[in-house]
Amino acid sequence: LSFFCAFLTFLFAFLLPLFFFHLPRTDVMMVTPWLAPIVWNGTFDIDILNAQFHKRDVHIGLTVFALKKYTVFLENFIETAEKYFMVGHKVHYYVFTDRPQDIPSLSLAEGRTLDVTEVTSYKRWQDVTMRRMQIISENCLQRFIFEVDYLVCADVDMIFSDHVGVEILSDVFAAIHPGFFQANRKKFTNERRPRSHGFIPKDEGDYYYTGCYFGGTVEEVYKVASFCHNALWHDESYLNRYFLYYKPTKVLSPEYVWNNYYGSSVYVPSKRFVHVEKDYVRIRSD
Ligand code: 2GW
Ligand code: MN
Repeated sequence: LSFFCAFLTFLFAFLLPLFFFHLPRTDVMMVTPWLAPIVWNGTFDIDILNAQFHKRDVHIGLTVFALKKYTVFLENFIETAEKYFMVGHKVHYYVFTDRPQDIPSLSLAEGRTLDVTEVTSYKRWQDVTMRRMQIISENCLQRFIFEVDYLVCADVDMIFSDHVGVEILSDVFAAIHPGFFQANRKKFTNERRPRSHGFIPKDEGDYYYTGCYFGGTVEEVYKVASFCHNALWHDESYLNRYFLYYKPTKVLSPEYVWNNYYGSSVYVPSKRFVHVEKDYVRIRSD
């Protein structure tokens, strides 16, 4: 019975107002304490946003790294991005790989291009994941700044499974890690050793942001990436440290980086960008 009552409350308090009266959501935080929007389903009108971004003829870059065995993820990543990512806008995929011969040729919609850049790989996984930051920051100055307005930087072991559009764009944005959006900050897996450059004290930290998805204007992404590439160990810790002091101007809800490992959540009805299940040992072995 209590379950049933909870369900009715949920229906009348949250879902029905949303559908029938277009009222703002009241079940989740929609704005951060520093007044950055938190992007949830049902909080934006995509037609208004699309019109605004089309007027500015915005070009969006999507950077993705597929090194060693991770090249297997690329086809699904791009194919689902064609269906759901920034549809109708100018999109420039930047693929970085050590195995250019393994990159399949994919047909893209009009206004969308894909560049493959060869990079060297590393033995240590921390070097593989963190060198992404170095490569992104170098390319900001050499290329991105001349070719795109915004950059979105993502893991490759992901698929798009629902709309991801210009509502995510802002000067600098980060996404809340799906495993921590209801967690107390004491539970965040931040770097706790004071001598580390990634150090965050137990009583600080706004959200726990994921390392697999962030972005913003080329200028802002350059700042994030150059801060993080000095990391010794874990890129995600540095990203969280950076965003503690240089707050994101938009925060994406976990709809934008879901992981089915965390099950399903009533707060996340649309899972827009989802981690693919992988055999960790096999995919990460040389
Ligand atoms: C190799 C050995 C161990 C771990 C990763 C890799 C590896 C990563 C690789 O052989 N080839 C490769 O292209 N990558 C790239 O790094 C690829 O783009 C991948 O999506 C990304 C992050 O690695 P991944 O997806 O295995 O890490 P997750 O899913 O556990 O992601 C979180 O933790 C990472 C650790 O640094 C990052 O912070 C990542 O951004 C997080 O989402
Ligand atoms: Mn990943």
